Amino acid sequence: MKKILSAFLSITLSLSAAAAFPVNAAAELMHATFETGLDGWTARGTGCQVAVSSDTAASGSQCAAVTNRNDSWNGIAYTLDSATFPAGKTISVSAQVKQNSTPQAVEFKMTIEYTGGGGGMGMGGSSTYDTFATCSPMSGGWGTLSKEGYTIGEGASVLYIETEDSKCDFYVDDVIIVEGSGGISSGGDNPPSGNYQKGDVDHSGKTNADDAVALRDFLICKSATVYKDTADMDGDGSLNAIDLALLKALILNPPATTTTTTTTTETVTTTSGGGGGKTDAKTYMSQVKATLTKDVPGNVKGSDQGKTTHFDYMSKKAGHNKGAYVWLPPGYSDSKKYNVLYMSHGIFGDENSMLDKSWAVREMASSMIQSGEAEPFIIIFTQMFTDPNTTGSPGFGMGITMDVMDKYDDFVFDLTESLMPYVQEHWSVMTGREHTAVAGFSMGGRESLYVGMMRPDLIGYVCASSPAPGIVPASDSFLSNHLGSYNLARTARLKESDFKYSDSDLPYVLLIGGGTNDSVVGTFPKQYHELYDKNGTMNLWMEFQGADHDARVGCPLFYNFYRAIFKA
Ligand code: FER
Repeated sequence: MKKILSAFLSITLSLSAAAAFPVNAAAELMHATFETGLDGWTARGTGCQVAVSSDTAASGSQCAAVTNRNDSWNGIAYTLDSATFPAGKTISVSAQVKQNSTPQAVEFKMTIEYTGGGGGMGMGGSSTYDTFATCSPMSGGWGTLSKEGYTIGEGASVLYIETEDSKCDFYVDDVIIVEGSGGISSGGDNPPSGNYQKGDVDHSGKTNADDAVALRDFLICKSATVYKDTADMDGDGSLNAIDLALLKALILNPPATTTTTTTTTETVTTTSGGGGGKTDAKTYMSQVKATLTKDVPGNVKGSDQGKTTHFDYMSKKAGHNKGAYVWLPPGYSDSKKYNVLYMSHGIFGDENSMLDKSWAVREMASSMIQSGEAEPFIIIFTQMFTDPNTTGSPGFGMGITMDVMDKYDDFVFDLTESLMPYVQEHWSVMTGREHTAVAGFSMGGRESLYVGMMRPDLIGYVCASSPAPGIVPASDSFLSNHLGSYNLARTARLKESDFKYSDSDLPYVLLIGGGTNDSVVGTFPKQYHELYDKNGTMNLWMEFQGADHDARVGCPLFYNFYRAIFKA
């Protein structure tokens, strides 16, 4: 349980960028959000620069960017005035830090400089430095520097955020100092009369996404109506990130009727959504929407403890063997039954492409399944190209021709006629749309959208990262440069008006992501999202500022997908 909670904690901290402890707004001594300026923070070190940045944000839309660091002690500094921060006062401090300029995890430190030795500040006296918080987020993820109950000593002059060894550029957001050792937050100790359920944070009579938003806002010190009696999910007397995590888990999995079914291999317990029936796809998808986050906690991208094995299966459609990988989660056992995720590659890639660590497909699955944040699943890394004349990936030599597109779209037959049956025969898996997900990058995203719409009876969760064009008529420089008289009407599989789901076929999650700087598929991902919207098909869209055609979209997108799949 502790493990699960700590996983939740780090997730919600980066999600909401809340302080690492409950915050009582009245006792706040400093709160830098960098939304309107540097909030009193300055650069430390000759040449080092600090500026407000909208590259990323732990909350809101801006943070502080620290660049041009010539030494590891160069960083960002805040002067502690002795009236607000006198010796003997106890404070709690929290800050969000992140770097993506080096691929390694970097150790961050929070340090107070004490100026003393008789010289006093600016008079040549010697300084001592007390480092009281460290953290080492993985590249690209936010980490939390925090200390509850630090007693200020004599001569405290400056608070610094710096790194242990690295001189990398980094980002800082949501620096909060409060008085005391982590006070109790109070969002309304005197609730109005009436019986409200745990989780009904705003006493609206319902527990839903609004409650998660209210609690999140409260935790990041935005104004929100929050009642402690229903928001204190773990009943420990304080409101913090753990309560938010528990609330989100409750919203995603409402308590309900529990049915036990005996199968030949084991007893399987299935819990269905509140109200006695299954949560319908629209309700579920709107709950998932409230949990979407752009920040992947560094710790979920750690090491992969699962097992990856290559296999060949007979593809009826291709008429010969095709290759794929199976990834089994840590602790995989034939006595349990697993959900299945089919993960597909970009154009001219193959079953190896999505194994690349940059996507963290296996790494995130491994740690999230182990922490309990994701339902257990196996992953099949597909090779989509289904061609009687070629056994492997088509390679660039073949170009983007109609013929090549046909062979990609034939994956729908290969998947359902050959690959799914092979997987069901060889591993202990559950079948049906509740237990089957498809995801992929670019061409793999396009095929995931396409097979999802073709086989809603088999697939209940769909995720497309930077999906390539061509399901509906489309034209881009690739197509016109390489194809000349490319016949869009023939190659496009669907008319625009058919690019939709009926309500009864809607997947539980239909998630599309794209980067604003995608140099390969441009705005096609967004166009798919808008076309679903236009045709009345609920879908979730995540746009990543500045991201190109790569894992900067896929990694956070898959993280969100993993949190939501197989739970409706
Ligand atoms: C296209 C541009 C890109 C296209 C496909 C792609 C079908 C695929 C890119 C990838 O998979 O990375 O016009 O047409």
